[in-house]
Amino acid sequence: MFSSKEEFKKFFMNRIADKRSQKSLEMAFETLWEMTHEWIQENWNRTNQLYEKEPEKQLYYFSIEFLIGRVLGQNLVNLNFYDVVKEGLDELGLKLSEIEELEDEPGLGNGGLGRLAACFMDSLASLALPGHGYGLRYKGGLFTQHFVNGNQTEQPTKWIKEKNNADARQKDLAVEVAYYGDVQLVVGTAGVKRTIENPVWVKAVPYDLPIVGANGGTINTLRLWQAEVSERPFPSTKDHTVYEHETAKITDRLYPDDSLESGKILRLKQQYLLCSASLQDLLRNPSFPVEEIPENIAIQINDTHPALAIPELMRILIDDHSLGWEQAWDITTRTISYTNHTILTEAMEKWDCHLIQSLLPRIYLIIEEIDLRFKESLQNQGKTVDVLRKLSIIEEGVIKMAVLAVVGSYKVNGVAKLHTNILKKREMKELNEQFPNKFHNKTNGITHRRWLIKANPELSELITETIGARWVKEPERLDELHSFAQNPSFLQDFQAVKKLKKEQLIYHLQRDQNIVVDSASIFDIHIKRFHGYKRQLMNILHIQMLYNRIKHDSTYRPYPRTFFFGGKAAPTYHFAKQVIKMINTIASKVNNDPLVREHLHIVFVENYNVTQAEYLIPAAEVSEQISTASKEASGTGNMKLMMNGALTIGTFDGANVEMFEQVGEENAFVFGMRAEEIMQYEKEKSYNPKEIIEGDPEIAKMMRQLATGKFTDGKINADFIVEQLLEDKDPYFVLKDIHSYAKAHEKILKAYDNPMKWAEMSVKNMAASGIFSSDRTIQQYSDDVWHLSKVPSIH
Ligand code: F58
Repeated sequence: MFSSKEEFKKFFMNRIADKRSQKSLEMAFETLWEMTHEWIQENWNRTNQLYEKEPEKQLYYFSIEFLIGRVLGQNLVNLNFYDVVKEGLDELGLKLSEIEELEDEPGLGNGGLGRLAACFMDSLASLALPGHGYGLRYKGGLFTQHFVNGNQTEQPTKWIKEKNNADARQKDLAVEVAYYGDVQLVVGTAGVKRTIENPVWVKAVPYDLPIVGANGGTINTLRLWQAEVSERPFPSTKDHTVYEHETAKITDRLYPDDSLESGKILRLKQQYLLCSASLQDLLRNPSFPVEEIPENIAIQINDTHPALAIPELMRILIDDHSLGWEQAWDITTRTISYTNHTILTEAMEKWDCHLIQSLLPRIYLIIEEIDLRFKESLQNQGKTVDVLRKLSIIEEGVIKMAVLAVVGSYKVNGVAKLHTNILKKREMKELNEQFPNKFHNKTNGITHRRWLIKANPELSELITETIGARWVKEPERLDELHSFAQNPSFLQDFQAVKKLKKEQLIYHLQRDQNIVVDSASIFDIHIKRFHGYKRQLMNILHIQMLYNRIKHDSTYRPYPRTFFFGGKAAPTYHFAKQVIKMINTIASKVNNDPLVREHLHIVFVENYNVTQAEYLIPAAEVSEQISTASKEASGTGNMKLMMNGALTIGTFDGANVEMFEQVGEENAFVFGMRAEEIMQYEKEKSYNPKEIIEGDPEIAKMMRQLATGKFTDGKINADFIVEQLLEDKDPYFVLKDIHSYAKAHEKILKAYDNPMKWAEMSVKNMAASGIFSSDRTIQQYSDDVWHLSKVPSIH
């Protein structure tokens, strides 16, 4: 450890000299990486010793995704070494930012759900709470996106290298997971129990990643499982080469979508590996009797992907610990809690019974028994057939994982107020009536340590100069910025920082994608996964409208805007891929038209990931949060952008609703139909986009352009889009909301005309964003669900 720049330099140079090497960037990266890991290791050991010495209740966050982003710079920030290291390296002629860029980002997640898990890990450690993660160590994270002729192509990625990986193999802690086999009844001294005969064993080997909390105090663990070939006896009926191949595939790659059509078995194997390995790990030599699990362990399942933890815990308690059903059920349902992240029907997991029956025969029997007992109790309560059907876990040969997750857990939460209400009143109405105290809301949050302090050090410094440093520990104190929202000198400083962050983004884009952007234009940013409900289509159709207007109305010459897009589509999601193609096609049309280019510029950032987000978010002035109301469970990008002073153009959806509540609608650009209206249309099936097209020449023209392929590089590239808008009756209400969206954009232009007023609104957004720190969310989970105590300080 060191306390000054000089000390760091000495330390660093000694290490470099050890290797008899010059100050190349690669060598500097390696040295810094090793040094950081040594510092971390020390405190990590101390935290672990403390957990062993004074066993307090621990939380385990089970998640199929942890989208952690690069770790080197963030660890330095959390250790409070970042500035010292940066300045020290500067003096040695090295740039820390360039060194950081040598780290490959582990893309172990798809989007919001995975990134939320990473933010939660950071907040748990930073609040000195005993909370750890369990996940999978995919060899290949999310695919790398490239554009070829404007189309998305996907390349597999590999983040694991020969050395300097973020995680460390713990081969002595490997466990064995059983697939297939036959369930046998065995009569023993303790009564009848079930065993699995002739299973196919897979070895799960853990890799541990330190999660460094603020000030380096508490260092928790993210444990990721890798599937490997087991040395145990292998069923003679199977082929060993096939087995080896199938085993390697289990943690070979992250699933890029919800589509269960391909690789169903593999996905199920992944889910079971996560649940079984983690539970075996937790219950190996526990320091407490299994009867006391709920007092010692809390398990949060992140969506239904780890819901097999419910039957697996039952299996371990009954088959391995000889507990009776009732007792095992009582323990399980006091240990596990569940977070729901979606109401989209297609994203609600369902597994064919026969699939689980053949892959996990014992687990299937347990699920069947849970369902049977639950239905029996419902029948005794005199429930109607309709309610019984809705509440059944198994229905028509499929297992509804969300129902299993609700029935088998003690708390169920949605991720924003509106989403939780929709769950309670509509999607899970009957379940909520059955378990009235189970459902609760925990509005998502984001860690301000990555999304403000790390991503935007210049703004963080300005905030600290203005209100002092206490906001770092207590982010709700950002509200003290309110009193500076009309202070001209502060506003000018804010504008200067925004300009700088815009220029940094421009530099980055020019270097990596050879794109030149005008720093004076309005930076309007739409970054997220591509999905119909997120309505990237509405954004690009609006740009098409603007294009048409500039071309045909010589009086319309709006202030220059750069529209940034970033995001990936699931490889099999053809509609979303056509929208990507459409954006790229319109981009080349707009960007190469000398007249239009004066006013509009489209930039599609290739391969959007956490690292790109860290460049884009601080530079944003307008944040596009335009989902069809009721569809976006929360959104978290919306919060990151708000915290960096971007103004939101958005619908009353997800956490936008609470953001508008905090900042006041007058400091945002709110538009579009409300959730109730949308749900009413859906219920009555009364929305007919054809009527809109027929009655609106501007929209009709746009549809013609689409249908003839004028803006999509040929008709064939728009067939899914046209079909969705017409035959599928525009399920995301794009045409219904587009005028209201266009009006909101007009308001943006007007507001931007007054730079001081704009800056004031931006500052008000930052000031109101503190509540969206994940520190707040985690504290609420701890108070209401997990009941954790703080880890005593180890310094
Ligand atoms: C997201 N879900 C929600 N799913 O869409 C978003 O509103 C919310 O803010 C966020 O969770 C955190 O609560 C999400 O990201 C996925 O990424 C799926 C995971 C399984 C494979 C397919 C994508």
